[in-house]
Amino acid sequence: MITVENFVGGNFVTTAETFHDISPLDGSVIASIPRTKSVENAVEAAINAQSSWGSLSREERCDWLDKIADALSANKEEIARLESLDTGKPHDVAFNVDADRSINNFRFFAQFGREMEQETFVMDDAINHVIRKPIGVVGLISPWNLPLYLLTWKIAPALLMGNSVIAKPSEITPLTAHYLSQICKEIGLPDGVLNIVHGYGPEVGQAIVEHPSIKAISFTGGTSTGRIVAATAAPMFKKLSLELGGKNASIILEDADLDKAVPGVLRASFLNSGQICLCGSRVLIHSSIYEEFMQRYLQELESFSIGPVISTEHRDKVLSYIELAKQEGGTILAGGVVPDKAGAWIEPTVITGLSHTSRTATEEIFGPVVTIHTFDEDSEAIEMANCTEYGLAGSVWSKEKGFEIAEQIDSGMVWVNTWLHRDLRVPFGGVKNSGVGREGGMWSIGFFSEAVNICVKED
Ligand code: TXE
Repeated sequence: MITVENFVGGNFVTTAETFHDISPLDGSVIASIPRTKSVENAVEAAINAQSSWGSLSREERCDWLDKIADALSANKEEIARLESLDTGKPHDVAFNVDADRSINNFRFFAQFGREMEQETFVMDDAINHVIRKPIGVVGLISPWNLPLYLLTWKIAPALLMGNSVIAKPSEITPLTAHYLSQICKEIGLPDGVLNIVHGYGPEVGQAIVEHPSIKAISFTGGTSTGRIVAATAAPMFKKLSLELGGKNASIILEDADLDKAVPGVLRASFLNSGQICLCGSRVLIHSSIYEEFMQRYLQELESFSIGPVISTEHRDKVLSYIELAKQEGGTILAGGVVPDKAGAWIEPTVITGLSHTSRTATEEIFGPVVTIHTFDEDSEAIEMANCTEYGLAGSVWSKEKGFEIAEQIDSGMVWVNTWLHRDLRVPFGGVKNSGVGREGGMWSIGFFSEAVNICVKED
């Protein structure tokens, strides 16, 4: 069994009370986790480290990001092994999606930091110099679906901009964050620059959000938790970035190339067992191509393998939505059952016959479940896509009208004839109940720094 420890001030420490990390694959105990309740020691370590870290040149900090990327890259297989063990996701997904992107997050921000130029705004008689100062100590809180991928997406730019970090991974998936702390210790990252604490969200997570010395919070997780985080942080005037839930639509127009749309929409439906906030959990199909699309989609689904969901508790939540779908008049076209084996398994499930305003079709399920809807006019598809309280992402499949339709979708991101095709320079985030703010490229730089304008008058 792995013993997960907190990484505070460069030391590995634990707490008197611990709890278990359970495998979604077979319900076995795979690790013990510290039940941390106070972050005082971590905050002290972060404060002590921040001034010297922030005094390094940006190039020196970029070098550190590359050192972390190099060390992670040299241990990519172990990252994938631990991520797959902790989440149950297939090894190839853990290797090619989670581990790969975790390395790239550090590599990307190292390069981005070197290429950044100072912004100036010239007036007739003065020059405005915009400089970017560290915020200080920042708090990073991340979820269980893409554990290291989403945590490093925050750690890399936070460190780049000279902040020291207190990070809290999900208590359901602590292993790769713990491994990252071991890697950072090995390469000699200065003590206290990165602190990783483990424990329950309402305890140590809440302690981070409410600590007065932690000046910014970047949070990824559920919308309901995001509300709690915002309610705590806002009155303290902390900078806040919220990446929350989604209920995204994959829209297939009548001129779509089905050779691309079928595999693309299937991947958007079920990658990571539907446990990605960007997944397309609603499939909107033009009525003229419904029969052909569905025949091909269900056929390819038969060979699309997925892992279990993150826990039996979450599996039961997903199952409750399948029962709700039946009550709301839905028909289960595929899946809907729990395979006869240990662990939090559930078959990929396809549901038709529901109103697009039903609870099943508008509430986030966050599992391998999609609802299928048809439309005759493009305007109907746009109305259906925009009818939920979420607004994170979506995809449009069309030879001629993709951009035109995408512009009318109320979300932060839309892919046209592709999905999850990521350029880390672009803004990432949602509208409505999918969150507040954007991260990625200059948006991360902006969030993790304080912009200061110095206006110099010329004689
Ligand atoms: O998120 P949670 P989880 C959605 C999806 C999923 C739901 C719950 O609907 O079912 O969120 O997933 C910490 N103060 N998404 O459990 O519970 C918690 O310990 C401070 C979408 O991952 O919100 C964990 O580290 N922190 C999302 C983190 O918040 C608190 C991806 C997220 O936990 C806290 C994952 C508190 N009071 C889930 N309570 C996306 N947009 O990518 C909990 N936490």
